[in-house]
Amino acid sequence: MKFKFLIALLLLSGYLKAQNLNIIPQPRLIVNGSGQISINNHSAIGISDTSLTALAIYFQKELFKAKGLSPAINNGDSKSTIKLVLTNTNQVIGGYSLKITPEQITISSSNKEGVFYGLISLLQLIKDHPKEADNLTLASTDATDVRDYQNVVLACTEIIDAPRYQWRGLMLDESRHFFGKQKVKQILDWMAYYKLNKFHWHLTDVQGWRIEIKKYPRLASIGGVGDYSDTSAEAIPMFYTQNDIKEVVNYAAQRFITVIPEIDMPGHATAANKAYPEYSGGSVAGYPNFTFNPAKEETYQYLANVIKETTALFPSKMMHLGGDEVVLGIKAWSLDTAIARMMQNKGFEDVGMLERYFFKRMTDTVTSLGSKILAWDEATQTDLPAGKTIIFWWRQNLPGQLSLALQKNYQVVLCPRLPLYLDFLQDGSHISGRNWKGVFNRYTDIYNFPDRQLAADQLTSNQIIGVQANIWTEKIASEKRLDFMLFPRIAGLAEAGWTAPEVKNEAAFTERVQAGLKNWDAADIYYFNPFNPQAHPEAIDFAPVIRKVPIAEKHSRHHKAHSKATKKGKKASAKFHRSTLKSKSTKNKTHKKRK
Ligand code: TNX
Repeated sequence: MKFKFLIALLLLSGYLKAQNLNIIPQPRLIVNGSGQISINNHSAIGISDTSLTALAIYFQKELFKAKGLSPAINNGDSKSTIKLVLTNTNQVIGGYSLKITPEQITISSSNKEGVFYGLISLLQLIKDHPKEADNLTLASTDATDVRDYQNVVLACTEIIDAPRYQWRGLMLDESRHFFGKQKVKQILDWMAYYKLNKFHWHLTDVQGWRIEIKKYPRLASIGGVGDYSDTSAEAIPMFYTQNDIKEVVNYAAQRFITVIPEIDMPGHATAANKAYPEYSGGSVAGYPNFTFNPAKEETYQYLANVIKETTALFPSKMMHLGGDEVVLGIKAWSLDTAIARMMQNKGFEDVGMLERYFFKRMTDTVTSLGSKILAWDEATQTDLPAGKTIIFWWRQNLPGQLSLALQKNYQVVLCPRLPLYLDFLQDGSHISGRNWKGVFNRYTDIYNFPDRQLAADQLTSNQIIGVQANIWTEKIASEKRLDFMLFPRIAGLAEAGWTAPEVKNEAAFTERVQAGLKNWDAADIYYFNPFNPQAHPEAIDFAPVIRKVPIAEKHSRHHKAHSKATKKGKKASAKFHRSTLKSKSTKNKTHKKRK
């Protein structure tokens, strides 16, 4: 409210001019100044507090990478060109101010997150600075050393900024395809660049178990074998050792990103069950060993041990237990006599009650370790402790799930398939990826989320703690395609999570995205270019599955679809053939059923 009033006042007084600072996400308030300041190798970074040293070093490295400048860090020097100040005010986490005057650049916040994001905004301004204007010519200075005429000139301005949501998340599925530490670190770098702060790591699913558990080594060594493209038993296991996990968690923490592990249960458990079949809940057609066995006491002990080891690796004190789509394999439970006996003993009328019993027990383990329970929106049906539960609303076709979660006083992260699933198509000209009745997830759809999609009372609910995009990787096997599906949508996500609705303006946003393409080019990112789609043709790892064929034509479908797909998906043909040959029926069936 206060903020709206301030904007109105500034508009009235003619003080607020149209701004074109290329910062993503768009800050709350930008006020033009006059004059300019120059950053060069004689500049220094002064910090008000030694706890800011790591942030100054981070900035120093990034500035060196971007412009070859390396200002010194001066503890306590208030006259430095760039001054970082930790204040005693009571600012929202991540909020900051960045003031550029002819004398000094000052970034201040009451919290380190805020100082970090102020530095990120400054870095974005510096990177936006045109190369031609960077260097003074030797003639225009009396410099004799090349380092003396490297220079970045910034226009004076004042930015007052704060995030809309505290949860600005990205989920990566590394079960279906494994990308490894280097790629994950690169994603974390870009997340930091766009002020995203939660990395949800989907580490277990049908196609692979990707985290080392010392008590149960076969989870990784056997469960980690293969992926969506390659189900052969000869493949080498792909997983993160506990040391790898710690390294990634630290790397993220330096960027103010919290990492949350997901161990999916009781469904999506196939890879775990491959390693320890004694805990499998049985099979049904299309979903072999999809669930854990709820009738064995040992299953609960086993999973509690897995949760304990996992929890110890992640300081976030948040454990995502999945809980999604159990329905796909739950029929196996009704076919098992031991499970039937247990249900009778406990007076459970249907397998759904048993599912909730299972989930409640495992979430009790999570809370007993002092962690919060995170789960997909199916878990809303289970009675979980309000205040310790965060629900991830993913099924936009079931708005009742969101209402119920709010009614039960759970916190909610919004990640509806439309528009936040990044395995979905992002442009009408693309052929590989999911879509929902012809609706695409464009970067601008993500940008406009959630204001057009949610009811007014939901938008203002403080139980909604933020937004998250999910990259499911059934059809993403290569880094190139991963980039293509993530960029430019990551920019839309940044603004959905950060930018105040009052300052949103789609046309201005797309201009800022366009201005930022040069940064992705410089980093060799294979992004989708909405301004020139031909610049980077669609990156396809799998030829598309052709759907929606009338029953009568089904017979001839396979042949046609195959030849069409092969023609269109030349680049991906090797992988396509491999996966088609190996898993003909199950994969395609899985995909169709989910629709
Ligand atoms: C649904 S979202 C799933 C995932 C799939 C995704 C594909 C969710 C909780 N479950 O297992 O990968 O759809 O879009």
